[in-house]
Amino acid sequence: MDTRTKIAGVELDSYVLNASGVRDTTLEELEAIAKSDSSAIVMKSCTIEPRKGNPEPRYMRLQLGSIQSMGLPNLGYKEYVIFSSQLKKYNKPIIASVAGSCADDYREMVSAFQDSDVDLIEVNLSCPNLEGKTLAYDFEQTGEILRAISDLGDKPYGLKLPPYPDVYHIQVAELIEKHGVSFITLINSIGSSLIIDSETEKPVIKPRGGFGGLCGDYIKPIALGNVRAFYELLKNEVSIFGVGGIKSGTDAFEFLLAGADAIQVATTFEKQGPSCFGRINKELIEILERKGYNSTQKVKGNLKYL
Ligand code: RRO
Repeated sequence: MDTRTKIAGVELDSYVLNASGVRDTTLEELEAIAKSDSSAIVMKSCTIEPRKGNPEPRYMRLQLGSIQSMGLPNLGYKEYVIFSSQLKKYNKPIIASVAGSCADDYREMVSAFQDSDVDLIEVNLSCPNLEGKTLAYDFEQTGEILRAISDLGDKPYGLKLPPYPDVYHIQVAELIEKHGVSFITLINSIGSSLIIDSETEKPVIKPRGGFGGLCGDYIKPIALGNVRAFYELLKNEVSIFGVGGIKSGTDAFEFLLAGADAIQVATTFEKQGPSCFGRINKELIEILERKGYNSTQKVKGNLKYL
C-alpha cells in the first residue's frame, strides 16, 4: 500500500501526523513524536517571547472531544529554531508553527524559520484563545500579514485557519491564491465554545469566563465541510492538512475522500499518546485494502455524490 503523500512538495511517508498544540512544546515531547509513527514533527505554535499561557484548569477532556484555552504556552520561537536542528537527525519533515499578534511578529518569526532546519512553516492565524479577535477573521489584517511574509525565503509556508461559513470561502481562497500560500491546515478548534457543568453551575475551564476552543468528534463534520469547500475552490494548487476529530482510520479515510493531502491528530493524541499515529495509519490501510485501492493518492478528493 502506497501511503506516501506530499504537502507543498515535501514528501511524507504516511497520511497521519501530529497536529500543532498537543504534547509538542518541549524537546522531549518533540522527540517522542519523532520516534513515533507520525509522518512529520509539528511543533507547538510559538510567539516572539516565551509564554506561560492561561491559568488552570485550561484543558478539559470531554466524552466526545475536549475544550481548551491553553493561551499559547510555548518557549519562544528561538528555542524552536534550535530544536529544529536537534530534530533533524530523525530524518522526518519538521513543521514550525508561528502565532504572532501583528505583521511584524510574523515577519520576524517566519524569517528565522526560513533560515532554520524546518521543512514547512505553518502560519497560525486562528488561535481562538487570545484577547482580541481571531486574526483570520479579519481579511485586511490577514492580507497585511501575508504581504509581510511572502518574500522571506524558499521554504513553503501555509496557513492554519479557523472554520469559515460558506459566505467567506471564495474570499479566503482568493487571499490564499494571491499570496503564494502553499498549504492550508483546516480547521483550528472552534473558538468561543462554552461547556457548562450543570451541577457546579460553572464552566469546565477557567480562562476567559469559560470560553475556549472545542475539539474532537464535535467538530469533525465542520472540518470535513471546510476541507471539501477549499479543495473544490483550490483544486490541487494548494495542499490541505485536514484536522478535527480524527481518531480512527475511518475518520482519516473520510478526510481523504473530502480532499485532504494528509491529516493531523490532536485530541486523540492527547488522550492516547504517540501510539495513535500507527494505529490510525494501520486502520486506514485496512480500509483502503478492503476497498481495493492501492494508494491514498487514487482516492484523494474522490467523494462520490448521491
Ligand atoms: O494555545 C492555544 O490556546 C491554542 C492555539 Br495557539 C491554537 O491555535 N488553537 C487552540 O485551540 N489553542
